This record gives sequence, C-alpha cells and structure tokens, in this order.
Amino acid sequence: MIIDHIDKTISIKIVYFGPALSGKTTSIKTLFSLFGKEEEICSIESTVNRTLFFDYGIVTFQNQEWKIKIHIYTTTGQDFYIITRLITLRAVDGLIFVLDSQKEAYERNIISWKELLSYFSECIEDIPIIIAFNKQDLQEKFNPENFLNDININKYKNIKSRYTSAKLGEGILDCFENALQLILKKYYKNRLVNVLN
Ligand SMILES: Nc1nc2c(ncn2[C@@H]2O[C@H](COP(=O)(O)OP(=O)(O)OP(=O)(O)O)[C@@H](O)[C@H]2O)c(=O)[nH]1
Ligand SMILES: [Mg+2]
Repeated sequence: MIIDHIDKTISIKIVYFGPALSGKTTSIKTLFSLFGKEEEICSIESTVNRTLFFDYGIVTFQNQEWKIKIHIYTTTGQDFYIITRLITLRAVDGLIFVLDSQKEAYERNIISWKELLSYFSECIEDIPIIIAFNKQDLQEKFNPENFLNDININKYKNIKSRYTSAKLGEGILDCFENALQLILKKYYKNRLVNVLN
C-alpha cells in the first residue's frame, strides 16, 4: 500500500492467484464489467486466450478528500511462465485465491496453494486472502471443507472463503469487497498500534 499525502491518494494492489484455468481472468473481467470498465483491462494473452504474463486494471474510488486506487492483477496459471508469477506478486496487499471447484482439479488447487505459500513462507499470515471456490455452476464439485481442512485453515486468521461463478458473475463483487475490507481493516489496526506506541 502506498499513501501519498500530497496527492491524497491511497494505492492498493490486489492479485488474483490460482491454478491453470481456474477462472482468474474471467473473475477480473466480470469485476470490471460490473464497474462498467471492461475495456480498461490490459491482458497479455496467447492466441488461445491463455494468460501469458498477467491481466491488469485499475479501479478508483473517491470521496471528497481521498482517492483509493486499486491496482488489480491476475497471475498466469501456465507453469511455463512460472517466473512471471513471483514478479506479479511483488508488494501485494491482498490476494484472491481463485480455485477450480471441480473434483478433477482438486490436486491442482492444492499444488497451487503450496506454491503460493512457498513465495511468502511465514509472512503469508500478514496478507489478507479470500479463497474463491469458483465454478460453482458446474456439477461434480469437491467438498470445500475438505480443501479448507487440507490447508489447515484454522491456523490462519487472515483467510476467508467465498463461493463464485465467474462466468455467471456470481459472488465476484462480494469477494472483491471482502478482500478490500480485510486490507483496510489491517491498515487501520496497524495505524492504531503505531499511534499507541
Ligand atoms: N462453468 C464455468 N466456467 C468458468 C468459470 N470461470 C471460468 N470459467 C471457464 O474456465 C476457462 C478458463 O478461464 P480463465 O478465466 O481464462 O482462467 P485463468 O485462471 O485465467 O486461466 P490461465 O490464465 O490460463 O491460468 C474458460 O473457458 C472460462 O470460460 C465459472 O465460474 N464457471
Ligand atoms: Mg488468465
């Protein structure tokens, strides 16, 4: 998070991370279309619409005094471009882990989660995370509780989960708002500690 007191602008970075083809790009395209800004996403894609590097866009909110600029990225799910994931994750303020809820994707979700942990090790607990159980519109889904147990969700205070169907636009705004809430709550908590110190 970057706070510019002269410009009165707060910049926040949110990244959509997850395994290949889980719906990261669809999620942010849906989000931007809900804001009427679908044209403003910059996507670096292959000819078959797979993300090569990232998708990127900015959403801005403003009150009379302050502007909040949210920089939104997706990572690529293709392992061939794995190096780009770490770069895209730099200085992230909040994560939306988009997983594919289909039974056959279970292992891929676990592998992707472990990869995410490997980038942050202990400090993963400092980053607000929303786990989005995407593709809820499909049949043959695994039980979300199994996934949450497998990743030891009880040990984390910084993670919440939500259901989404990015293709249908369901749950996408809720997920984004929740990530933003967690990020801002963490910021105010830290500020309070600073003031008390
Ligand atoms: N049925 C269904 N399909 C979805 C949903 N979300 C995404 N898809 C489909 O899943 C496929 C992959 O979606 P993308 O959004 O490109 O996935 P991605 O995670 O960005 O993929 P990579 O960047 O290549 O890793 C596309 O065919 C989407 O239409 C969903 O909620 N339901
Ligand atoms: Mg993509």
